[in-house]
Amino acid sequence: MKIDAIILRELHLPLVRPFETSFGVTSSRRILLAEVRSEGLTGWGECTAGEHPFFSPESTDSAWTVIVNELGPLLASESPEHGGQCPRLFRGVRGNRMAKATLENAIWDLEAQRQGVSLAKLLGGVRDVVPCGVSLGIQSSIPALMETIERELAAGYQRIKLKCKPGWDVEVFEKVRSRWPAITLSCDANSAYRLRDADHLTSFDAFDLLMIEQPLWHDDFYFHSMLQKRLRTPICLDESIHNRRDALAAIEMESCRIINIKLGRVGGFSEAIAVHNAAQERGIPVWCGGMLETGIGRSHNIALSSLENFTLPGDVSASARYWAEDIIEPEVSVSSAGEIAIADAPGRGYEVRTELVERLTVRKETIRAVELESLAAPASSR
Ligand code: OSB
Ligand code: MG
Repeated sequence: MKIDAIILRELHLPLVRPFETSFGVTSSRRILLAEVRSEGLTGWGECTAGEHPFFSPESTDSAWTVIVNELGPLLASESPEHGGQCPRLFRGVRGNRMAKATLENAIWDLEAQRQGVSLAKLLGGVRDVVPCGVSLGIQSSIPALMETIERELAAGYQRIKLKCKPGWDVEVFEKVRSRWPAITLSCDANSAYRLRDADHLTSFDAFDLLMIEQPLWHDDFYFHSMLQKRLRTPICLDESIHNRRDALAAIEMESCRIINIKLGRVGGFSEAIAVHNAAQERGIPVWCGGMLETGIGRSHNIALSSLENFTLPGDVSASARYWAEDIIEPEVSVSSAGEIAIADAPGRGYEVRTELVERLTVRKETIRAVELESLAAPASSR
């Protein structure tokens, strides 16, 4: 497919309520969207980088720069037949996986439309509904958290994940467990603990958690494997897993028993499928993480979650939990059984509300092909 243009935008969108993790509070998102136009069709991609490089080294601004200066011109100069060719095309650029995923996912989105199949089918998905959980930020008080949990359970969500950190952990788990002894409960520390907390972390075993997500350093495997030996509760890795090789190392070292797959963190659909397959072959279940996405990233997460080994409820929940008005139509909704139905329509299954996108756009840049040969030529011949 010939790439006619790549339009990169930044949108500003306030969250309906602030989201607090061990690394900070997010009240409003700066969302990057890529719109890839080819032969009369438009594929969309959403960048999952945060406003600050706190979750990963990437940020909205770093991704903008890398897409505009490096990845966008590379892609616009090629005519990829499908998204699986992007990793090779981008391989000269190290890291910057969220920036890469923004463009690669737009190509898959485009390809599904071109073939007239759903994105889920194109990826190899087998499910028609996705089990959903919620990720609950650190709250102002325990009563406030209890009220939130009550609301989410009443809405049907199958699993409650509590963000935690030193000072917001065992006391909270105790209160939640004494009120709801049997719900599926997990926690996510976003790397808030150190080895000196190992005894404290083993006390989490008392609460029958489905998993403890990323308790230690964001770039660690070895100490997670030491900790896992001491824990009955499975560790789930999020931040540490950037590709299939990381997944293999983590599984081999027994650093985790569950893997969270995020499209942006692993660089796009190709690598997400590779991580999924590697985990499946080794009996390690996976689930799809969220990064406070708008409907575009959310629709891609839903399609990914249709793959066979996504057996645990993901952090893919309804649009209304994040946005007063989402930029897709229909909005993502979750049934009273805590499931999202996967549409069988061609493409991502949700229309982009382009007028709303235009209204929310605060910066925009159109990227076209560059003459790579002239860039590569020796100075004397330019
Ligand atoms: O660690 O899973 C995480 C949000 C931002 C950064 C990191 C994480 C999260 C979430 C939110 O847990 C999941 C969501 O509801 O999108
Ligand atoms: Mg996480």
